[in-house]
Amino acid sequence: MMTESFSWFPSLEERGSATALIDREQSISYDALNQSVDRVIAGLLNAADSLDEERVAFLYPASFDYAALIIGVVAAGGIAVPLSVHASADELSHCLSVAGVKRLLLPDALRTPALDTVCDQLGVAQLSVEALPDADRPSALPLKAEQGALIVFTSGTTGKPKAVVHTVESVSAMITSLIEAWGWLETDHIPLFLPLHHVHGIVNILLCALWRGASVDLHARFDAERICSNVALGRYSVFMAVPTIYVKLIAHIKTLEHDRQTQVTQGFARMRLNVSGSAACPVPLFEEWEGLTSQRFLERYGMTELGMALSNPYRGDRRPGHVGQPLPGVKIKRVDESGNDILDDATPGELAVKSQTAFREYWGNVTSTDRAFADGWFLTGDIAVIDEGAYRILGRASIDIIKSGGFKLSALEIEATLLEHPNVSEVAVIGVPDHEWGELVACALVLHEQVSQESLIEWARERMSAYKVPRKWHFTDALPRNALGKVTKPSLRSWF
Ligand code: MCA
Ligand code: AMP
Repeated sequence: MMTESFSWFPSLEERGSATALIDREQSISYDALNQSVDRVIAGLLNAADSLDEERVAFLYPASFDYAALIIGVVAAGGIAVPLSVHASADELSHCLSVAGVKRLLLPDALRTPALDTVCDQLGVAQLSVEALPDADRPSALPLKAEQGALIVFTSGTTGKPKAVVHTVESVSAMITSLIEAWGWLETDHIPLFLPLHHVHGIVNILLCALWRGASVDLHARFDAERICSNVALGRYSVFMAVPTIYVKLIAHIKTLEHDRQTQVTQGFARMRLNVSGSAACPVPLFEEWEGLTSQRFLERYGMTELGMALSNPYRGDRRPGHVGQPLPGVKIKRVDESGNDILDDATPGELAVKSQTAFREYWGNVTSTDRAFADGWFLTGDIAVIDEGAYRILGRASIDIIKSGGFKLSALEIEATLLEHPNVSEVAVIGVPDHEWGELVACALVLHEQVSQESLIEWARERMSAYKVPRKWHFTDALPRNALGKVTKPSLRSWF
């Protein structure tokens, strides 16, 4: 049921010549971004009134075109489906088919024979932004609050990644609540080096900054030297990253000679905000960063299905090892394994959330959508306690979810792919703790015919994103199983 119309994005045009995006030597004003957005809207609609929730996928690196697409597709009534530029053809095929995509926008340079085959099989047309037809942009673009706006893929405890549908309302709520809570300013300048197929990079950085009229410095990938050079020049006022990136930055800063080190750490010290999230920030990392830069991380907790749910205060005490309190408009409770509310703060319980920022559904997957909620509360799978008024995440309910470098991975998905190898007869994947990556993907295998670890890695790299490929391998004659024949995964940890 659709309700009254809803507006999406403040006027970009009104911000005029202010800088919206910087891509190395080039920058683009809000006015120019507005024109690009209008071209995308007009070209996609090509005289139609609305895209009516057409899932428009795109495979663009961090670029002016990416920004125009993510704002334009939604404004035209479509659902933006940003895909990973590092995904394998198999992974892209899954995303395109689950979301029922018919048009994929990508630069010519990213077309590959494998992707051509996938698109031919699925009936997906490939075209670049420049190839969109020249058409007039309709004057009115009415949107509804419940209308789909964004699909982001997330791993779960069953099968392959699911397509999380956010609405115009939930994306807008994610953006406006963070602008308010973290005090975004139009004078802010933030670097964006996180992948643009996840909420952290898309919403917390790109869309929050553009909604508020701030400037975003685009980086195709994280490059510690390049980031530190800009930080030393005092370019940025806000910095957001996953813990792995802060570990890498500390390692890089330590390689610099003394004066350079001081310039970089002072560059961080002068910023108004350093945020850590997407994975737990270990207390020693929090303390080391504070020692180096005087910045106390604002650690927050979020999820693809929810946007941000808990946050340490922007003004107030930020406690290491804690993720703060519910953001405005977010209701949180904790439940036990039978779904009963836990009232005692010190008793661990699964976080259950109700929020305006919550997703609408998993596209085309009613069963998973229904299972994800209990009485309207979204069940996160994360276990937490409340410690003197601040939430502390203890871990996850399922051993089959791994967080590595800030990416959420499904052990079952990685196992299913490895089992396709003709020499593999049994496999079990787990995450093992790691100082740099949070967790590393580790796998134990039973082979029915000898094959080298190197050739397995090469084989896996063709089929999955690099961050999913196991980093630790253990070959065995049999996997440990319980009386029911289920692999006893916790016992595998001793092998790694
Ligand atoms: C890459 N490598 C890894 C991993 N990833 N090794 C072990 N574990 C991994 N997870 C290896 C590569 O294979 C390569 O090795 C070498 O590291 C460098 O690869 P590269 O891709 O260049 O790595 P990087 O650029 O250093 O990547 C690290 C990264 C990246 C920048 C931290 O992992 C990243 O962007 N993470 C952020 C993910 C994110 O945004 N998550 C948000 C989702 P070799 O040379 O041998 O091949 S969560 C979310 O959105 C919710 C809502 C939230 O709360 O925020
Ligand atoms: P994703 O589905 O990729 O959005 O990842 C969401 C998951 O990341 C959550 O369910 C948590 O397990 C984890 N996560 C995000 N932020 C934090 C944090 N600050 N501390 C601990 N875990 C976090």
